[in-house]
Amino acid sequence: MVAVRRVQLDELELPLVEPFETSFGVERKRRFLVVQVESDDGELGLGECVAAKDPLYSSESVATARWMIETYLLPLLWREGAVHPQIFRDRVRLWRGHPMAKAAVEMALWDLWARRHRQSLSHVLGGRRRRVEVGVSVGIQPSIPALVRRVGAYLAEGYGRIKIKVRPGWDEAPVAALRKEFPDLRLWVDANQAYPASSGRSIRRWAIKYGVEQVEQPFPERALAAHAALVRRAPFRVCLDESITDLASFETARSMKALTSLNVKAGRVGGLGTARELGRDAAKEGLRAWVGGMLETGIGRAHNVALASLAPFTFPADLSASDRYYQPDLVEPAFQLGPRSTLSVPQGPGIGVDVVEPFYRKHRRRHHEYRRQTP
Ligand code: OSB
Ligand code: MG
Repeated sequence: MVAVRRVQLDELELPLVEPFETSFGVERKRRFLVVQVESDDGELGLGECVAAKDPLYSSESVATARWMIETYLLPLLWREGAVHPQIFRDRVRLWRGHPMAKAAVEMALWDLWARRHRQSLSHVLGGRRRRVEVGVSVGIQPSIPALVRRVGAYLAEGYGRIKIKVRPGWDEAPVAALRKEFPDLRLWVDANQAYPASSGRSIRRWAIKYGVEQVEQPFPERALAAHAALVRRAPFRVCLDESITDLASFETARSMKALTSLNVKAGRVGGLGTARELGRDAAKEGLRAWVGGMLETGIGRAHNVALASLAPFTFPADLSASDRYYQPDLVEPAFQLGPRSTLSVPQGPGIGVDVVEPFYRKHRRRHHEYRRQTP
């Protein structure tokens, strides 16, 4: 293991190919941090931070992630010298919260580790699959006809599973319209906590009536009892996303039977190490595990695809082709949808994709370099 001698922290802003609306609001462009770590022997590792400009999905933001990285995580790297991503994960547990900031650095260290061993990230994490099954997450649309058109276009591109964002007032009608237009559609919904705990009955009614396979995070993050009540009476899967932020919150939710499916995002849980363990634990308990997304560029997407190549992740991931998010993507080669709604798992060293420098620089808004002080 070699030490990190230099870290680059860049802030980028990239327009999405189309606005993405959820129960939190509309995103037209994404502002995010990229962490690049460089070892003493000149190898690079890349990590993308999924914290957004505003603390809507969780309490973290670009500003808090930058602060956490600069104030605690970089000094830790300088202190530790050579640090394996698993050791890094153990060390940063001391500080509460800030999983997205921790994950961005941890994921860069995983990429660096894999590149230095000339192996793919998928391989070093223990992944076996060469292709991962994926679906597409569709934001709230301006109208029902617009939604039907959008979903129809994704189906025509080859996506085999559609997840739509829902919220009170945008649920039964869109779901009914999709079922009418596409009788065989594999349909999931994600509410991002938008419903009060009292709305279980109505969710159950339309979800059953229109054949929704999975309902993701209908209730607030802390409302585990409400999720458990839904699980008891639901023939569909009840998936948790925001509620699960580490191994302990998963263990609590599992023991309460508050979920039957788990959306695993490395950023939300502090990194790939914990994400991998959550996948294993969920599968062991007979739950479905699958890899979620946070509108990442190809950098974060490559990490997510590597994670999804692990055996426990048996439900289709929220990882779509590059052109569903950004055109062009920040990396080469871009991710393309393959046969039977899959993305192929890069087999090159590390995350297996490289930044397109001119495009990266064009969208860079801030740039900082930090170096280890050699005594
Ligand atoms: O809840 O899964 C979510 C995007 C941003 C924040 C939260 C979520 C999402 C998505 C997009 O659903 C999934 C993707 O990256 O394709
Ligand atoms: Mg979600």
